[in-house]
Amino acid sequence: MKLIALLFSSFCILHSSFSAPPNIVVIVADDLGYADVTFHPQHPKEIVTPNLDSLAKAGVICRQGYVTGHVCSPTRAGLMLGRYQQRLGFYTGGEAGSGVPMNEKLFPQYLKPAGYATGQFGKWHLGPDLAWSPALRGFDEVFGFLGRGAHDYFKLDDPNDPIYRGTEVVKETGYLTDRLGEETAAFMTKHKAEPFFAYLAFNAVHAPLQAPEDEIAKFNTGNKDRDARLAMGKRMDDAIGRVMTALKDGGVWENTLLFFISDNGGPLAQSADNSPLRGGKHTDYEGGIRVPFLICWPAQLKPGEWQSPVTSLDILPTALAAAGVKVAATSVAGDSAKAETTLDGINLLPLLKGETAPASRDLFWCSGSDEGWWAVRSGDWKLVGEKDKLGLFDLSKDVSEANDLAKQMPEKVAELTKLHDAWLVEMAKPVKAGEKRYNMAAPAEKKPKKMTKEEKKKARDMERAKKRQPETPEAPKA
Ligand SMILES: [Ca+2]
Repeated sequence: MKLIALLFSSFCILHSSFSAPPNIVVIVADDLGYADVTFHPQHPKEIVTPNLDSLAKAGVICRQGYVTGHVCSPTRAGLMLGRYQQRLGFYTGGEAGSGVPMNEKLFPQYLKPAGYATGQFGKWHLGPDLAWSPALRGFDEVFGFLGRGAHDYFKLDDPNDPIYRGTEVVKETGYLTDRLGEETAAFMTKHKAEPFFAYLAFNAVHAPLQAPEDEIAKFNTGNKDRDARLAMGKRMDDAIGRVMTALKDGGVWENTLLFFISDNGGPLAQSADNSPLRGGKHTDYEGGIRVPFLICWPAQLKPGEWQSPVTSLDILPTALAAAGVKVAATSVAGDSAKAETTLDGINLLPLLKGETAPASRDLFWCSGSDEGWWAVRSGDWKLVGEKDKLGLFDLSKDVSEANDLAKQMPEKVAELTKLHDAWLVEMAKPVKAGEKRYNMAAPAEKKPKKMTKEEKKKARDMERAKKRQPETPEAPKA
């Protein structure tokens, strides 16, 4: 009898822990190459990511996982908003990085009313200074940096590029990637008895390429940049291992829904590897927008691989469905008032559980007329524009976008362009300058000229002066 009672009570504990709202964890790597993880079958032999590998084995590997842009800040805006960042006029890194309006509802603000403890760790890049701090937008606990897209990995006490705890500047020591892992793990341990949302937004493996010397010495590819990048990736993998250990030691691993993505593709100029994809960061070819993408929820999702397209916009609706938070989950074409309160992604859980079959999806990218990149994927077809260049690809046969079918299939080009046009109608004008999309048909003298480095700097300086804010520290462009 005692045994039956014991069995029954342990069943109840299991049952209640599984039906309790899960913890939500979103881990974002920065500029990580599509092939620079060992769960990618074509990874280069020098890659070492054992913790990401064990996460991949416990979860679902999304082989066609996308982000909503080809640089840091726009995709992070899309992720936090759960909506195409272009709805707010964010097409370039400078636009989203200059501040997401304070009246916009962000990811943690959906979860807090449902009783979640919320923490943000690392890079924010959605506003240059304290006025836009994540601590003012739904995150109870914050440890990280504001400013632009990059931070020195060793200099953690620089008053010109501070590390914040909440809204207070703190002087830190150590290696930044290690510190982010430690702080996230501590947050999880502290809140293990309640549901929590942790947003761990690494700046690794973004420039500057810095890692402890002994870590770099473990690699010997003959390319110093590559060695540093690999060492940074290894350290990020260690930090993810620390987080996984905290979840397991806290007894909450099973009921934690964890997402892992990179914020954009790997930069080829810094020897990232996006094989077999074409291009990298700063392009709308697959190498710029298709990223390593994992979803893990041991209590609910069977491990495996998922071959249909998913996007970082799906993360918020999926998390909210898991947490039992209700919101409308589709955008409303042409109705901007409704679009403001709805999400653009879909809840992936019924798909991943095999309860519904995947439907054909349309996904969109656009970085405004000045940059000139735009793309649309519909089913297996993808149209990519770069100023006056257009390419049409069948991704089911040509994942490397090597065989341009635009000239052979003008009707398909017209069909996809029309789809992109219709999407663009719903989006806002760029907040800074230019038109929503580059106009191939415009006469040459009306087309935006590419700004020189000096002109870009002048424009940035003028913008800063306008804001009458203290100057934000100079950091590599992201
Ligand atoms: Ca990035």
